[in-house]
Amino acid sequence: MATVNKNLSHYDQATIPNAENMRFGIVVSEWNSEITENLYKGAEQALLENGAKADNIIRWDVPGSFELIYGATLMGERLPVDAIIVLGSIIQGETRHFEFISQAVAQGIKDLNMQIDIPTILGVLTDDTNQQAVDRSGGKHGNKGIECAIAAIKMANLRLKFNDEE
Ligand code: DLZ
Repeated sequence: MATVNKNLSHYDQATIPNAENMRFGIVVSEWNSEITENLYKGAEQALLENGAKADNIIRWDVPGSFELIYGATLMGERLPVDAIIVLGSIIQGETRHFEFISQAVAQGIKDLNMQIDIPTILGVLTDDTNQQAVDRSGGKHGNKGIECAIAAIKMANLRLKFNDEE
């Protein structure tokens, strides 16, 4: 597995742009909420630690990971945010729903990145077991929410830099 040796919480703060003037939207799936709440805590904490203001972090909740696509699209169209993070946890069940939802969300967020001028970061865990999801949402492999927050800051910085130059 690609991330097995990588701790998702580790980053070099010296290399991260200051997020003081950036606005972030976070869309959170309620499905497997014990996992997604920890992803949210990780993301929020990392944004704050890198200078973001609490008032500039806007959270919307949606029922499941599939609805992250519409939630992020609506947010991107309606709110003046510099980056969006979607957070979800899809865990393998006994049906093929896992594959359908995982692929749909990845495809939907990829499409969104091509449609609107706001970078959208994919923070959806896709795991075979609940323990794997725990391990990657603040457990032994770190927190995917932190990794996504750092990606969001970097992408917001890229967007703002480009817009400033225009
Ligand atoms: C239906 C469903 C299933 C079986 N599993 C998950 C899951 O593991 N993680 C998740 O975020 N959502 C799941 N869902 C719900 C779908 O994402 C969606 O909310 C429903 O299909 C309604 O559109």
